[in-house]
Amino acid sequence: MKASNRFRSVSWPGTSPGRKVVGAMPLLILVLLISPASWSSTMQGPCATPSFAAAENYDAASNSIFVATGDFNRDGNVDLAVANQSSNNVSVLLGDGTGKFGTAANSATATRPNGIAVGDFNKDGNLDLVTSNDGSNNVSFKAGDGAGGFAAAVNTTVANRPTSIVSADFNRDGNLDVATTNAGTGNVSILLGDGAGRFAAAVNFAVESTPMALAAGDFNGDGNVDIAAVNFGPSTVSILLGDGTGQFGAAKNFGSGQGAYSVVAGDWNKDGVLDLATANLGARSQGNPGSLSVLLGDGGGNFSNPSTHAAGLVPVFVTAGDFNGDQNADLASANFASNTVSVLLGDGTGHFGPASNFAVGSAPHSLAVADFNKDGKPDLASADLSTPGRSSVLINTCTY
Ligand SMILES: [Ca+2]
Ligand SMILES: [Ca+2]
Ligand SMILES: [Ca+2]
Ligand SMILES: [Ca+2]
Repeated sequence: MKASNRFRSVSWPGTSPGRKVVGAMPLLILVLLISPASWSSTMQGPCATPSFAAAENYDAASNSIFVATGDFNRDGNVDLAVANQSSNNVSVLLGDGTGKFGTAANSATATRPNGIAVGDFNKDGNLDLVTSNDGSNNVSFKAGDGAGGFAAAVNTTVANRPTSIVSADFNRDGNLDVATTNAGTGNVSILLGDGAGRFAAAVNFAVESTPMALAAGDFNGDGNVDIAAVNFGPSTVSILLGDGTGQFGAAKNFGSGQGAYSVVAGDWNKDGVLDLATANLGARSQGNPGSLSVLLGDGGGNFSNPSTHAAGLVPVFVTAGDFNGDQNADLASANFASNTVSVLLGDGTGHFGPASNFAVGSAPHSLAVADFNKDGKPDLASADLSTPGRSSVLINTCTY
């Protein structure tokens, strides 16, 4: 980075004294000779610190707890779907492709939706939604009409108090399935999809107590989708290895940070093996404001001891994206008690830098990453649990 700064001083003839330019030229030549690839990426960035425009807030309905993205009306612009815990519905906000969103259109779910999986579950080319609902112990399938509208919910029962949902093809039949974590029963429900928007009865697999969120990915490289569930009570991550038929082996558990609450999978150290990060609520009464934990995968379904990173107060959700354009995955957390989003830049070796914090609405509880204004840079949207619920949109302003 020092070399690139000096190069930039050379490239601004109006602001650099002539002597400085001459003195820097040999260094520039050295940089070119040693590392032409890094010089060419320096010309485009990456930016040294993450940068976002001030958040714009959009009203959803009551107690917005989760946000997901997709092009629900098929106009090429990314839209938002927000789950509203107290109004028992989802708000759909259509994007205009410049980073702005329209007025929320609300559509009913079952009771207390808290998570959304987006996918084309009935294979008609239109994105659909499936919500997890902890007040009715079920999931709601809502077929998309391709114009931003969604059909009435069709519900399928899961175990007790589902807290989150993901979609993946667990049995490799080409149809999207869903999985929920169930805090009341300490397990994960797998619901196999039939490709027409229906789901088979839930099959449950034990994890540890109070699982709050899950991520799907192939953690052991056998081509079958596995699950990582994060357990709040014991502050652990449970790994369920899939066999490709919708069945899973016994959970293997790995320690994470205190009050682990959210999990995301990605390859932080670029070794081709999926790693994990968790957001941990901490315990403020014990002086722990919460943290993010990074667990590196070994490719066999096992994970390292966690490394701990500070974020804002009470990080309740973690996601990932390359927010500064250096091709290394970065982390972003929603910080429930400081009303901020933290972005921590990854260095591509599994290490992450200090948090840069960006203000959003009140009590952010979830984040989604997508390119809302079509400039090729990932933006962020939060779901804010305030009343009324809102979504806060952070547009990436890094120059790269
Ligand atoms: Ca759209
Ligand atoms: Ca569909
Ligand atoms: Ca696997
Ligand atoms: Ca990055």
